[in-house]
Amino acid sequence: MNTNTIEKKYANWSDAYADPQWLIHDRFGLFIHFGLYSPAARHEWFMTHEKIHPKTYQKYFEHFEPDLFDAKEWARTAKKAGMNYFVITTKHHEGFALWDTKLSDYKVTNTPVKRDLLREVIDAFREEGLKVGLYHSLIDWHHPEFTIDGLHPQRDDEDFKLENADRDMNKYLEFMHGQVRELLTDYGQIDYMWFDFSYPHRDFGWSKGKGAMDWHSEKLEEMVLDLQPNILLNDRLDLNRGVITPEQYQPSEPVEKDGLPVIWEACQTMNGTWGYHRDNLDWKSTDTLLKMLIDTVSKSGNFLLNVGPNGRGEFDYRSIERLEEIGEWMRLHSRSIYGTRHSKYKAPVDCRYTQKGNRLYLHIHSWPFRHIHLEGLAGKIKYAQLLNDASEVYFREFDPEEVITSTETKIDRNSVVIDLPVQKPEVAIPVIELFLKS
Ligand code: FHN
Repeated sequence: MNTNTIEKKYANWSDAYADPQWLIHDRFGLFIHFGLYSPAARHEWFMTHEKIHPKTYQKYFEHFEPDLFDAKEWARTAKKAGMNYFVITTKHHEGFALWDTKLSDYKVTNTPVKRDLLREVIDAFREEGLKVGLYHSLIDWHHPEFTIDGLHPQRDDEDFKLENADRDMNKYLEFMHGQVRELLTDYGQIDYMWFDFSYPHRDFGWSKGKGAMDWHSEKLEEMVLDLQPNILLNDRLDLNRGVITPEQYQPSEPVEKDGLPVIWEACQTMNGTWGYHRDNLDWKSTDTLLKMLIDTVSKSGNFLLNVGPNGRGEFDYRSIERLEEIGEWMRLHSRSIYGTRHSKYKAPVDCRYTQKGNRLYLHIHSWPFRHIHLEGLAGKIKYAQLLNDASEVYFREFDPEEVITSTETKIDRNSVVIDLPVQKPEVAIPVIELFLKS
């Protein structure tokens, strides 16, 4: 068990957990969903959506041959996008292992690709300097001892349920914990464990959802921390601790509990599905994705943005396009993201603040005409510049002697008015860097 006890600074953080500062600093990560659902190309839940029998699903195993897979290319793309860590699916609900597990034949090294792709990914991303995160599904729709419940693909197959009525969940847990042990033993330092997911609140009538008791989560967590004392954990073991992981929505303010900040990370897709989905056209624009990143960090959260590589092992061109555009913005503006958090100052309309020490970053989501009023900052700003080109930006404060001649609304005594150029800078989201007086 980790003996580093950090002062109780976070509401959802166990004393047994390691110092989360790297995650809080890094802010921006890549989520990767890659498995047999990738060549199926129609959402990673298609096995259960279409109630596919494992024997039928076997064809995806037999044809899994991502011949264009290049972990180094993935890692370079993530690095250039400004991402500091990644989380990849080692096993999703389908039960397929992306590594050379000794506990099952249902693994990548037995498919036509014949390689331990997880090892290649971890090596490549580590080489690029990204922290290593592993996603691992507690749920397993392939394993013969995983008890059938209301989410299982064979939930409505009465014959199948009858034939499998004597499934022993303890045998599945020995397998599941054993695979986690492999992952945390054989692949070097793992920085972040992203379990997925618990659903004890679900009641399907004939069956119940699964939570901490079903997973033996306390025992699993203890093993994880023993094997990797510096690892961080998410909150999906149903233990009411770990990084809070809101999914596909943005909290409205910094997340707190019992008066303490909560460590949280929003996970988001680019088009609504996690696994590759050929026909899904709901792609968010780069501007939208950047605004989500900025909004998240303005509330002291992390942003884990997902890519679902296709069956050839490549990022979709639409993912690459967005990651490259995000990377260009991050090239100029990352210091308004990395190591920043929410500000006590109230941001103007259509703007977000992030702050690091005495540098306050004003992210302007809609470029206004000529002026922005910064509430509560009178007397506090030393200097201001546009971050993209470090060009000075003028600002004014209330002057009782000044006769307001322009049509501009009066300046509030507590505010500062920023005078903006009429033309928006040629960047997706302009940022003004405000140097506050110490
Ligand atoms: O069921 C999964 C889903 O497929 C995806 O992996 C997301 C990612 O956070 N987690 C679960 C849904 O909450």
